[in-house]
Amino acid sequence: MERTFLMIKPDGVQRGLVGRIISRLEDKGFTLVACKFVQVTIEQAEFHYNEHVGKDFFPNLVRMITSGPVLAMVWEGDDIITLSRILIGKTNVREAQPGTIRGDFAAHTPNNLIHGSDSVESSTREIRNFFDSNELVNYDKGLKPWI
Ligand code: RTP
Ligand code: MG
Repeated sequence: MERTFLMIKPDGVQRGLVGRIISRLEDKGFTLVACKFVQVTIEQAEFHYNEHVGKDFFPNLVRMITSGPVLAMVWEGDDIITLSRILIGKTNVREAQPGTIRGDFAAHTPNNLIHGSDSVESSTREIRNFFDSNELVNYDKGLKPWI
């Protein structure tokens, strides 16, 4: 079982899409193991997006992610890092397919509503940036392995 850091960005919160985005992740069968509303600090934003430091869009990215509250979440599931990014859709809204979160709800790049970790290494770093280990819960949904 794998864990990933998913974050509804300020545009998703402002547009009132929190419930619908969470529903899609629940519908897929993923398990929510941590969730909180956060005003991201500049230091936290720079750490979160450290692979983009120095790129021309970095200052805008930090400004955007700190512009209002985000919903920081940890989700669990088999192969969830890859599967959740498929559900989220492409970064550029021109390429985001209908049926994905970005394809259905985002109309302006780079306001693409939700972040998803892109590797095990980044999920570990990103989860640590937002949560203490005692904030992550372990629970059994009682599902059989074939469900
Ligand atoms: P995220 O990290 O937020 O899940 O998005 P991603 O993996 O799909 O895309 P990534 O390449 O990691 O870029 C992070 C976020 O930066 C903004 N961006 N702006 N050229 C640009 O103006 C540009 N490129 C990327 C987007 O908000 C993107 O989600
Ligand atoms: Mg990324």
